[in-house]
Amino acid sequence: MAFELAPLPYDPASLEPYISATTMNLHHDKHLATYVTNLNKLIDGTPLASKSLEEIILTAAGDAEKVGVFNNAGQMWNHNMFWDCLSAQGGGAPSGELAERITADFGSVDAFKEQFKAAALGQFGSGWAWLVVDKGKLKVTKTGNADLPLAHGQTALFNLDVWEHAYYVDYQNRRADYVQAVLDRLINWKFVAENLKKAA
Ligand code: MN3
Repeated sequence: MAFELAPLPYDPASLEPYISATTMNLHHDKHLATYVTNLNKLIDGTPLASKSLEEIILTAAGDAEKVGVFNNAGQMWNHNMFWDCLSAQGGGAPSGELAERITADFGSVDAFKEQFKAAALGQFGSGWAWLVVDKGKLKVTKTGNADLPLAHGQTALFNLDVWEHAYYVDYQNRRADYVQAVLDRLINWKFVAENLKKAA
């Protein structure tokens, strides 16, 4: 069965002024839609057509003949997570177990933010910055293009799209300002905490 483009989980204008409705609509209706369309074309009539998105990613990871499948499936997975990582009610500070784990593994929430910012800015070209669980510890990572923690045995808790299409309309070349706005105003700590619970 072909994959479908799920609607954005909120009003595309709700993240303004930090991310505009223009960016959200382009990002969802054009960029993500293209990944979904391409993935469906690539798997149509193949054994992958009956698999889950995660199974497709794990099958295609590291297979030179399935780079296109991996890229489009990875981008679909990454964006499905990304929308929920942002919230108009986001920002502020984490609480409960998530706050304790961040303090234990990074030293403080501010230290986590600094590491995350460095990863997001240090990703050369297109890619993603992540908060993951790796062998029981919280870790900040970055990946290029469509690559994702699932392909590296890690569990994703939070991601940030640092492809230019995610911020160029609103921030031009100022990736640092986009990352700062997300960490201060939009990060959906409630969703991150739910992901941590599921990872346990
Ligand atoms: Mn994107």
